[in-house]
Amino acid sequence: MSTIERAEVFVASPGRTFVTLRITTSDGVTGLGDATLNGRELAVASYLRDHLVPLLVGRDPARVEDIWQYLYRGAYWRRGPVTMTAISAVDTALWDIKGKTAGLPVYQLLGGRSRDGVLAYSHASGTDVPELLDDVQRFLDLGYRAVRAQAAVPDVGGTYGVRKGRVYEPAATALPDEQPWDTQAYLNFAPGYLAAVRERFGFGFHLLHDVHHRLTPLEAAQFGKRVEDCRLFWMEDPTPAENQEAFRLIRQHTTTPVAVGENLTSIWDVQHLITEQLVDYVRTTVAHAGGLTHLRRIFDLAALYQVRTGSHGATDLSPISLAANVHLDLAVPNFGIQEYMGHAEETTEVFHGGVTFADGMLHPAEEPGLGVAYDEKAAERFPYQARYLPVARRLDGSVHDW
Ligand code: GCO
Ligand code: MG
Repeated sequence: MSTIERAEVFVASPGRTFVTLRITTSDGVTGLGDATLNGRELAVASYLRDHLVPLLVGRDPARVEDIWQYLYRGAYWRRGPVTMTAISAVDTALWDIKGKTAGLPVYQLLGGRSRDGVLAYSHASGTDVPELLDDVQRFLDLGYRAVRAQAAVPDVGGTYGVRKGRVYEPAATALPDEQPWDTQAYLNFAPGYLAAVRERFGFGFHLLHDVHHRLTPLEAAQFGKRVEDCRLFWMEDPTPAENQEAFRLIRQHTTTPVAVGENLTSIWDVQHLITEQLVDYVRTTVAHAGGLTHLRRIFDLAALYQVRTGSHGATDLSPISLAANVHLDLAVPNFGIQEYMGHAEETTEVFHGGVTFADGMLHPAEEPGLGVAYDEKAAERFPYQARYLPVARRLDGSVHDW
């Protein structure tokens, strides 16, 4: 019987910080998992190194489900982003090994293709409306059939989702950047630029918008109602998801579809959102919601309620978990859409292979496993650098949801 011989944790910052787990079996097969938790990376690295790696050595890597249960139930302390990201990395690496051992790409082990490719959306943004419109044009020219639109609120610095450099990367400073926020100004401004996008480009592509947890339930309901004519694919994270009753209120007032889940990490965190049909899309990912084993379970629950998938795929999801997500997207019947921003050049110097983009769709590699390789030598050129997500403050100085 093959056993897990070693499990190593790598922390590197090629463009942004990634935590990577590599499991090696006694047969010399390796599997990779993404253990990146934006801004709290070292906590997951320690959880893996100090608490999970010693439990893995000597186990049968083929027992993917059993190892998941052992790590989850065996911890006693359940759920939470640090625990779930660590378990996700182990689970993803074991699926990678299973694929390589079987000689099949992972999506084949998940039931095979349900579709020819995976619909992707990317991020258009602008510091003003003309710049946003140019950026939407750029993504349509690149072949995207779905585009997220965000523009900077006039006179309010640091609006969520607006690109400053080459790529949008919010975790850009060594200590959290403190950015101003004014809900009223946003509510006055955002519906207008979404309408301007539709006016200029029409309805022949999907338009998305991320509210990034910034509104109260009633404000979100008002916003959803005001943008109904734009026929959004979704409004994302309209209000923080700790209070899930809030989504019932939003639902009662608007038919704009709702997407939630990028910072939720288990089936229990999305159970009521799904079973009470309070959301239309569940955005949990392979990287943070327990790996392929657990995310599949969430997606299957969602399918029973006609809730579709729309996994988070920002640049803090490494090419490993993005690839794993795309393998699952390809297989599940209730796939909706996949977020895809493309990684920085430095990132692709360290992670080789993974998904490819063509005609608005993502495709996984056809080689056995997940199809991603980690270049340990290249990673040494990018030592860890602390980077934090911003914090939002209202104009009176009090902390707001970022
Ligand atoms: C998205 C997200 C990101 C997150 C970031 C946090 O929809 O892509 O909201 O922008 O803020 O991934 O780690
Ligand atoms: Mg988001």
